Amino acid sequence: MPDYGDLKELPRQGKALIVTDLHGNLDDFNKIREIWKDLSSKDNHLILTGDFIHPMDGDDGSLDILDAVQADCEKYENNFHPLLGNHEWATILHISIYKGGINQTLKFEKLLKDKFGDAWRFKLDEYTNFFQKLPIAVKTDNEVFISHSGPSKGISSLNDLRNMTEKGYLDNIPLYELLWNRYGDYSAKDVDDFLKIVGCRAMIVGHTPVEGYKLIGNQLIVSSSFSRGKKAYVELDLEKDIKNGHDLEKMVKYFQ
Ligand SMILES: [Mn+2]
Repeated sequence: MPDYGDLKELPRQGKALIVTDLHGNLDDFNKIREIWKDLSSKDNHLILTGDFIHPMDGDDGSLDILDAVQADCEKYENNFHPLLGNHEWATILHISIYKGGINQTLKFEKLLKDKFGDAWRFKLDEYTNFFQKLPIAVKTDNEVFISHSGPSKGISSLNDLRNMTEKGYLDNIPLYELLWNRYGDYSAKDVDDFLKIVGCRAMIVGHTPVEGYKLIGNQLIVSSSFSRGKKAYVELDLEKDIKNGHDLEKMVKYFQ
């Protein structure tokens, strides 16, 4: 496990681009990297909130994205932060995950077989090991919490988060909730209770496709690629005080 555990903390310096649910869309990933390049400095960050593999429609760029994500992790160690999503989680556990009646797990394996032939299992292990190194969440010094989904009711301290995957990935209910929960599984009040525990004032998640973004109390749901229409991301100013979800809403941007 990396030394920061499952939680990464960012200082009050620069900006962070927050991008959700690429789902194998290489074009959108390349657009984001261009935007990031323009902002690129030692104080600026790019956070991908998981689910960068498994296409929801169109071409499957999962492996290209994965290779680029791994390379960027080495190159920009301190500024690039891909997080675990439920699709990477399912890959770690070899659990079949379906979307639109298609078994995405088998589709991913076929992609590996087509590209790597007999070595596909070796590559799958390599990718699985990489997924196990991904942090679960980011907390910023100006009190914003960023994760794939959530909140989770099974978390009672920041330490619970830091050590979250020590209990493994299977039958880990707090982790499951942070990766799979959708509005309805939790309320706006649950969001606030969770934020209090983790010492934050607002949170950003992806996971549920929305029309660009949707604000639920102090939780901002963002769809950057796989969405119900518009594609949005957040350009979070890490130096500004964030008091609530509305302050995040002002930092939403759209592609193009
Ligand atoms: Mn998801």
